[in-house]
Amino acid sequence: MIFKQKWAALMVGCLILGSCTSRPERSYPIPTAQQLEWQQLETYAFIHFGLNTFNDMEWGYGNTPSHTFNPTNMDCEQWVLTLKACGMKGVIFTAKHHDGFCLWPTETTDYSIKNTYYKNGEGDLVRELSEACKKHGLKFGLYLSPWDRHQAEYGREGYVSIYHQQIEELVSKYGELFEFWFDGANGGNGWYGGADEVRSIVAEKYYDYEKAREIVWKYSPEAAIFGGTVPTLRWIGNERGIADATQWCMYRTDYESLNDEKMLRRGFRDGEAWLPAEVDVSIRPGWFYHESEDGQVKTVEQLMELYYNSVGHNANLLLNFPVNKEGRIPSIDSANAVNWYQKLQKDFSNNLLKNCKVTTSDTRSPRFKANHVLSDEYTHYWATHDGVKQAELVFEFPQTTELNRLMLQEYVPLGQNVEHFTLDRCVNGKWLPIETDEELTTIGYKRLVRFETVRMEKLRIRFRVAKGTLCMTTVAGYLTE
Ligand code: FUL
Repeated sequence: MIFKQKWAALMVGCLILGSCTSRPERSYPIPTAQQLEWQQLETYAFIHFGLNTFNDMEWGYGNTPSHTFNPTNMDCEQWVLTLKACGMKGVIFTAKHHDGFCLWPTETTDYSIKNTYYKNGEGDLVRELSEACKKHGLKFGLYLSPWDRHQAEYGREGYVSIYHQQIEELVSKYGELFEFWFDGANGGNGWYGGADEVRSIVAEKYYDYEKAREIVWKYSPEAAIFGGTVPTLRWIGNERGIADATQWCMYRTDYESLNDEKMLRRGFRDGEAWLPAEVDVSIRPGWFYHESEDGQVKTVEQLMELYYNSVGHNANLLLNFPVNKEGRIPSIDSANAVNWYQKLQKDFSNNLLKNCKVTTSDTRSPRFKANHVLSDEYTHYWATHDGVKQAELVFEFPQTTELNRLMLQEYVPLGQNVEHFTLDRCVNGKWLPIETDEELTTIGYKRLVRFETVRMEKLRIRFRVAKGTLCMTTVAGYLTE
C-alpha cells in the first residue's frame, strides 16, 4: 500500500516536472543515423597517388604522358595493412586528380591506367584497393576531382555528363562506399585537349552536384558526401589540420557559407543543418609523394597535436598518406603513424574516472542517472530535466588521483547543446579551478581537454551555458606521459 502511494506520488511529480522518464526533446538540427555513424569513425585515411607521384608534381597540367605512371612494386594490401595498423577506419582514394588521369579503366577517356605499362594496361587500382579493403575490413571511399585539366570539353556542357558517367562507373562497380569526395579546387588554366587556356566555371551551377549525389546514393545510399552543393559534412576550411576548440556540428547550407574559411573552422551555433567537420591534412607537406620531403614526415608529437586539434575538437581526421613511386606507403610514414596510434591507445586506455562515485545537481529520472557518463554504452546518458541548462557533475575518486586529460561527449542524436563549462578539482577539501589554455566552450560528439598533471580527490564539471537540456553520454579522465 505504502509502495503504491509512493509510486503515485512519483508519477504526479513526474507529470508536474514534465515527462521525466521519457527522453529529452530533440534540439534541432540533429544528425541522421548515417552522419552519426560517420562521426563515430573519427580517423580514416586519404591516399594520393597518380601521375603526379612519378613527375614530382602536386597539380598536373593535364598533359603529362600517361606512360610515366609506372609503379615498380605495387601493393594495395601493404597500404591497407599499414592503415589498419595505425587505427584508420577507412580509406579515400584519388581515382582521378585535377590532371584528369584515371586510375581505373574508364570508358570515358584514354587518359587512364589502360595506357600505361602497369600490368600491360590491364590494371585497375580502384579494384585492387577496394578488394584489399574488403579482405581486411577497411571502409572504402573515393575522391574524383570535378576539375579536369585534360578534358577538351571541360568548362562546356559535354564535360558534365562525362563527369557524371565517371561517378556512375565508380559507384556501380566497386562495392559500397562510405564517403565520396567532390574536391573544391579549380585553378582555371589547363591543357584541355590542347587548348591550353584558362577556363572558368561557376562550380555551384556547372557540375550539377544534386544529380552527382543522386548517382552516388543510387548505389551507396549510406555514403557521406564531401563538397559540392549538397554535402553531408563540411570541410574544416584549411589543410593544416586545425579545427577550432569551439566547434559546432551545425552549419549553414548556402554555398557562400560552405566556402567561408573562417566560419568553416568553428561552425554556426544556430546553423540550420547538421554538417559536422572533417579535417583533411597530409602526413607530409605535399598531398603527393616527393622524395625531397622524405625528411619532413610528421612526427608522433605532430600527429598527436593533429589528433587533439581535430578529433579532440569535435571533428573527424582525414589523414593523407602519399604513396611512393614503388606503389607503397614509405616505411618512415608508416612507422611514425603506427607509433602515434600505439601512443594514442596507451594514453586513452585507462579511464581513471571509472571507479568514481558520480553525483549531480539535476537528474531527469533514474533512466538518465549521472553515472551513465561512465558507461561504455553510447545510448546510456545522463540528462537533466527539460530546460535545465545549468548543472554540475561531481566525480569522487576512491583515492587522490592525478589527471591531465579529460574526454567529454554529448549525446548528439538529440542535438549539440553545451556552450560553456568549467572544471574544478577538490584537494584537501578545497575547490580550485583546473587551469587550461583551451577554451571550455562546446563539446559535441567528442571533446578532449589537456591540462598540466594535477592531483584531486574530486573533479567537478559545471555546465554553465547551453542551448538546451543537458545530455552527456561520456566523461573520462586520463593521465598521459
Ligand atoms: C585540394 C586539392 O587541390 C589538393 O591537391 C588535394 O587533393 C586536397 C585534398 O584537396 O583541393
